[in-house]
Amino acid sequence: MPLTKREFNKSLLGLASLLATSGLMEEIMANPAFATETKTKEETMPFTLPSLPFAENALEPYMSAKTFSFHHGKHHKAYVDNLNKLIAGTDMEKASLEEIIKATTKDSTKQGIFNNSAQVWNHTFFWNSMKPNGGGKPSGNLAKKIDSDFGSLDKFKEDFKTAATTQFGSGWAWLVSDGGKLKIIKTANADLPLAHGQKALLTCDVWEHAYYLDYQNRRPDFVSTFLDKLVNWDFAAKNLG
Ligand code: MN3
Repeated sequence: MPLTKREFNKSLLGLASLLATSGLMEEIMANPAFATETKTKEETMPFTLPSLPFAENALEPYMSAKTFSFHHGKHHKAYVDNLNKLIAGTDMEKASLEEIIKATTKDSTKQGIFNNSAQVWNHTFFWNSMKPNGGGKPSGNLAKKIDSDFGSLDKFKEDFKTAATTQFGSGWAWLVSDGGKLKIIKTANADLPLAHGQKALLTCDVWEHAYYLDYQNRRPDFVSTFLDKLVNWDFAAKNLG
């Protein structure tokens, strides 16, 4: 039977006083499930688009704010949104990005989830692989390992550039640690070192959308600029540990 407004208010008052005296109200307010009710739909999604580690225009003139507005604001965001849609209502909602990537990498029935989760990871890693006033030389243990595993920093750059420019179609060039030895690898589409038991230290996105607005078809110029002006050696050193 529907309650009149007065009856409804009365029952609410009764409920409120019951909650207040029982301490239940405090418990309800402390419950994260209750707190999420006040958040927007986007905030309750398992994954959110991470902010760039620098301002959109911080890498100009080498990488434009316009490139970031599309690459971060549209491409990276779309991977986040797609991933959230694909895992909604599955047990993956509670998993970390890395767990999702590892669980789906060899499962052809979950290729969409792998592609989108890996691309979320790859792009966040790529932004951190660059910094304003980047480039220059690595130092410390990383510098020693580059010299011992590649011969010299110049030889590393040459090999990295070859990998990045010979990746046919879309993909990524990486500096990785593979069982303690530094290697350069290239991967296609969303593929990444984590799927091959390797530890990523640095990456360069060589999908056309990464450079087309600033460099059009000149991928070699883009990769040289990445290595000479943008690369964040501190980030690579931190990843090497
Ligand atoms: Mn990209």
